[in-house]
Amino acid sequence: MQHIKLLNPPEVIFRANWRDRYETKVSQWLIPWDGKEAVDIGFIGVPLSKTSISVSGASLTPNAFRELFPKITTYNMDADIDLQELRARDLGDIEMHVTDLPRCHANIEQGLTNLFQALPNLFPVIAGGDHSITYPAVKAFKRRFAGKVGLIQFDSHMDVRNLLDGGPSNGTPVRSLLESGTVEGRHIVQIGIHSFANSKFYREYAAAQGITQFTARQVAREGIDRLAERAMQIAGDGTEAIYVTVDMDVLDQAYAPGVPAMAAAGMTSWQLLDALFQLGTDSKVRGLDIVCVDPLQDYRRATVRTALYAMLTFLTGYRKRDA
Ligand SMILES: [Mn+2]
Repeated sequence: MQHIKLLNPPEVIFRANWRDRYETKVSQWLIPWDGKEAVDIGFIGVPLSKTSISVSGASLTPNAFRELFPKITTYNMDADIDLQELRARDLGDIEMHVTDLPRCHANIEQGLTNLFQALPNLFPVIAGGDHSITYPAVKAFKRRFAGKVGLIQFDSHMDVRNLLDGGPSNGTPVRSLLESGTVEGRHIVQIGIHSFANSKFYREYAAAQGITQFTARQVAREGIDRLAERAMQIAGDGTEAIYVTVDMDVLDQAYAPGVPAMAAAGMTSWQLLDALFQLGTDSKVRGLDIVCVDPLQDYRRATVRTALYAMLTFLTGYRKRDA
């Protein structure tokens, strides 16, 4: 039995006390890893949200996902794919420090690095946490590949804030990835970026860095299928792998009431799910995170549930790449 340093077992496990013999719930498939069995897809919690600019309980999201596991089935009807066919396990949570936030970020990078060394072919599905976790996560991700990596980000915000006005937060992960040379601007695509949620200064900064941006309005007018296709081309051009990061505040406030930084007239749930299905089918996509959901501000787990659907829809696309 392997123990991965800085990775703790799942904090909670939710099981159903009743089962229909002809139906499988996520809780019967995405079970805790025993440290021995072969696993292709790993669910990893990163419970950090003290680094969020606005008040956020996103550290509770990994467990909020787990709480929904017994409520959701593994069958995607539109694709006629049952996710049970995938070898996926709940690997647990990255260990956090209570007060030392840079150390939390260091733990994420080191914990994921340890995990990728132990399981070299693992596909990570990371549940944040706030968006600050994406910087250390992508740093660990990049070490797995000899060449460059691309980034596709769903977000209302660019997350390229300067680091002088507040340090590494959920407003800075893309800035840090650029400045550290982890990802080049020309390999970054941001989808769902929104008016009245960003400034002209940062729009020009992002353009100067070579970042491609599709606004939420562009998604509504031009359609997500074509833009997702272009995103894969841009992020995949000259790179060995693509990391996908989903900030749930990319959705319209009507669809995502439980995000700290709400946006009006954002993307619809279907636009996000269709894009993630498509990205899931691309064998160049090798990692995923979903961030910035606050279960404390959520209504009846609506946003957590949509985030879980986003993850499962991505994995449906992933299943297709093997088929
Ligand atoms: Mn973000």
